This record gives sequence, C-alpha cells and structure tokens, in this order.
Amino acid sequence: MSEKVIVTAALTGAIHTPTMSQNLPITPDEIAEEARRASEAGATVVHVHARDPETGQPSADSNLFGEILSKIKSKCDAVICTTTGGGFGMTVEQRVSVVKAYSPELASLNAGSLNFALHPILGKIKEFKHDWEPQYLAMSEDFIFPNTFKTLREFSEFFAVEDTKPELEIYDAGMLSNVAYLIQQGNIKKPIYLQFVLGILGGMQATLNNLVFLVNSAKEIIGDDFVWSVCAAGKNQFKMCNAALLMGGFARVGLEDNLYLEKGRMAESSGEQVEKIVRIGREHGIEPATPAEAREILKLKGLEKVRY
Ligand code: KMH
Ligand code: ZN
Repeated sequence: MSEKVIVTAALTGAIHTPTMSQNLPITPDEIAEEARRASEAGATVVHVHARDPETGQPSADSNLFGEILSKIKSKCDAVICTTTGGGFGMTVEQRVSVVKAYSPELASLNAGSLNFALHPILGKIKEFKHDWEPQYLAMSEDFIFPNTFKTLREFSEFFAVEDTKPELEIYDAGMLSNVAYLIQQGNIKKPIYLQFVLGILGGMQATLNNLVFLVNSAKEIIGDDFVWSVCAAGKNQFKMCNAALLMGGFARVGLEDNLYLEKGRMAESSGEQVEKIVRIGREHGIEPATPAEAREILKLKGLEKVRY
C-alpha cells in the first residue's frame, strides 16, 4: 500500500549566497530550469524566491517574480509556493507584494518573529564574489525577522482576498500559539498546512525530539485538522525529512535549505535532493503526491485562478 506525500523543492531561498555554491539558481531561467528538474524528479511543490540576476541578492522585484512564475508554469506542472519571507531587510509590503500581484495557489506565511541568524557562516568563507554577501550575513546577527501579530493579521487578510493557501512556517514552538490565535480570530481557516523549519540559529534546532514535540504540540493546540511538512537547515535535511515521512508528515528539500547531497558532496541541483528523498520514501512504500493530488490534500484553489 502506498501513501502519498507532498515533496517540496525549495529552489534558491534567501539564506545561501552565490559564493557558497555555484549551483544556486539565480536568474529566472536558472530558477525555472531547477523547477523543471525538481518536478521531473518527483517534486510536488516548488518554493520560490527571486534574486537579482546580476548579483544574486534576494529581490522583491515584482517583474522578476512574474518572469519566474510564468517560466516555471511553462516548463512543469508543479504547484508553486511563493515566498513571503523574502530576504533580510525587505519591508513587509515588499514581501507580500507577490501574493497581491500574482495570486498564487500557495505561499509561505512566517508564523512569528525571530533573530534569523546566519552570521556564524561568515567565519567559514574567506573570499566573497559580491560585496553584499558578507554584509548580508553580518547584519543577521542583529536582525529580527519581523512577523508581528499585526503583520500576521495583514498577511492573512491579503491571502484570504486572493484565496492563497498559507504554508505556515514554524521556527519555534510559540509560533503554534500564534497560529492558534489566527484561527481563533478567523484570520486563517482549517485545515491548515504547517511547515516546521528547523535548524536555523535563533529558532528550534533540528532534532527528532523537537520534531516529535512540535507535531504533538500542534495536535494539542490546534487539533487534528492540519497537515505538516518539515525542512531542516544544512546537514540535518535528510535525517529530518526521513523522520517526517515515517511520522506521517511531508518533506521539503532543496538548495534553499541545504547545499549538500551528502557529507562532502555538494548537490548539483535541488532535483538531485528530490531524487534522494523520493528514493528514501519509496523504500518505505511512500510515493510523492502529484500536483493534482496536492491540490486535493491542501484544498488549493487551482491553477486557473492564479494571475501568472
Ligand atoms: N528568507 C528568510 C528570511 C520563506 O520563504 O518564507 C525566510 C524564508 C522563509 O525563506
Ligand atoms: Zn523560502
């Protein structure tokens, strides 16, 4: 008997910088090609950020997003989940603009604030390709990723107008209470979709105990009416995704979260990481859901209702 799970490929993100891997997709063409590759490998959903094509810096440019979304749509049928986390230093308005402009089926909604810290990576890199990279990493030491209750309410309202399903990013246990509050206020509707984001300095670390605790806490605080996925920064990506599959959850891989395929071997693409987690899942009789099945599982509005 096979079970169907949503496998997400987070293609580029806003954490890693071009110096860290030559395989990080930067331009709309590269990001769309990565989406195609990930989809071919079995990814159900692709999670996208935009980057400045010249410098690789995370970007909130609406035209760039438009180009990325339409190029992905023309190359594969994976469900697209746009970021509203954006990149460090972007305003809340900039972050949500992709939802207002393109009305995606699914988008991230970061469920609370944290000191999203990447500065320890600075010490590991001697020479950077671009000046913005060390500055970006250094500023994160003092950066609170702002997702206040006002922001959460406003984001939820914009999502509701567009009928965009929120993928609620949970970095810490308290954020589950924030989600419960949003449900109670009628800002978001069950069934909800949680993405546990583990291993970020400033949030909960990627351990099995933490994952079990979060899933149990979610049941306690929210009830049974949710589906969940996990992603983990760096070397814990596959361990946590494997655990999630065994626990009845979904899995997110991709170069946004981890640049490696295994110890000492960099991933050539997010697609390679998708292949690996799909292979691990199949060993347990677990199959990736198709985009059509994901639309059923997540109750998405459908591709005909997006504006890209
Ligand atoms: N860019 C990070 C600050 C998301 O896509 O919503 C958070 C992030 C999550 O990447
Ligand atoms: Zn992201």
